[in-house]
Amino acid sequence: MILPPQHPLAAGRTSDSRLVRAYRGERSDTTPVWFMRQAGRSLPEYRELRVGTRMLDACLDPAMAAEITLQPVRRHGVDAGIFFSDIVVPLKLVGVDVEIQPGRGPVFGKAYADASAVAELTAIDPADLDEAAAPIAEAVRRTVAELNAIDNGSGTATPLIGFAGAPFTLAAYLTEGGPSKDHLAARTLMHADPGAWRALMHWTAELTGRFLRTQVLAGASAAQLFDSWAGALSLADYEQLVAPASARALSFVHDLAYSTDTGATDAGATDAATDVSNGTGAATRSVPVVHFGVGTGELLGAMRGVGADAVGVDYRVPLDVAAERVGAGVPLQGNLDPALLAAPWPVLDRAVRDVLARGAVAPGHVFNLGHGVPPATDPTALTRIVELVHEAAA
Ligand code: 1CP
Repeated sequence: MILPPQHPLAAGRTSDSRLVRAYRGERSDTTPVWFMRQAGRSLPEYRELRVGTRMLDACLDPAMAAEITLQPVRRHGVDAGIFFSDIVVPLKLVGVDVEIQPGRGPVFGKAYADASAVAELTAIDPADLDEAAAPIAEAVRRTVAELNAIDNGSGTATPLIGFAGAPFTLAAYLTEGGPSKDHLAARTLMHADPGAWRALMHWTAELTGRFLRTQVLAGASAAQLFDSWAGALSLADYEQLVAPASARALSFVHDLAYSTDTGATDAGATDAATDVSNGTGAATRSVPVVHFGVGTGELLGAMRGVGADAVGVDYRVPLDVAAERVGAGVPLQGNLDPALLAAPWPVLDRAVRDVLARGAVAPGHVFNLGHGVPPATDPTALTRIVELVHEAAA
């Protein structure tokens, strides 16, 4: 499906932004930078706005979700907004009993750890989401309308990144009924009852894929799939029991394309984001997709393999090593250790430059943290990192 002409990628507002160019394996005047969890508790303006509103209620209030998404873009001058929402929002929208408890995370009314509990979920038609997701589409539209007017020095509008949780990470919460350390219930179910596991993964893939598609159709210029807890898996289990569902989730955005007659054959472009020449000089490009997980050093190649254009790397694997693991020609995102945000500036400065130097081996690099911004972070450190990344040569 071709994106509507007013979509920021189709209209040419974000298709040559530093972010989108990096995701297709091109370099710009400088390295683009954004931070996972840049919206949230590290910002006093976020804490003030959230007083008296529960997390999931904030996610479903279009004006509030848009404002929270924009706060770090205005404050830090980052190269992208990441939509303020949560990976459990699509579950909530189709009627699953879930809340986000402060300081803990998503907690469910029950654990979905066996075949009969899974059958309760799969009785819900994932297509029900499309109508229920109206507040998400509205929040994205409001955010993008504002981002279109924010040029952080790159000469383009600021792109919005949409996101969703990968089926395994959602299943890790659903089978435990809440957060866990080693995701034992999910790792048990996949072997104890492969049929129930497949049904659960198939269902979560469609639900989360539709959530991602909604955000892109409403105006997001890139999509990130978070498989935060996939690092708990062996490569064999990941490939056999998880990767097909992640590929299915991404299939809901892979057909969303835009046409361009400008840069498709640019020197330096790689085939990272599919370019399909139609023989007239114009080409069709798909929306760039990033795939990220924590502790997934052993899985990086397989995570690329499910259909990602770029791979997000946590802080455990240096980017030059990650580049070897994902294979030549793959853009990377990451990977400053969030722990360093509280270190003295000279230490942080050195670490940022090291990440940039190692990232230079990839065709495109988007600077980020190796996981989310810790809530106690002094936000001025983030602003300073953006300045440093932008000043350093690409
Ligand atoms: O009240 C609050 O402020 C709650 C804290 C919070 C926030 C700000 C939660 C609870 N979620 C969010 C927003 C959120 N969640 C974003 C916003 C955009 C941004 O990055 O700025 C994103 C991308 C997410 C995605 C998310 N939620 C992930 C994947 C990313 C990751 O951190 O690995 C995961 C695993 C969740 C579950 C979740 N939601 C909230 C928490 C504390 C957790 C993790 C719980 C756990 O440790 O298992």
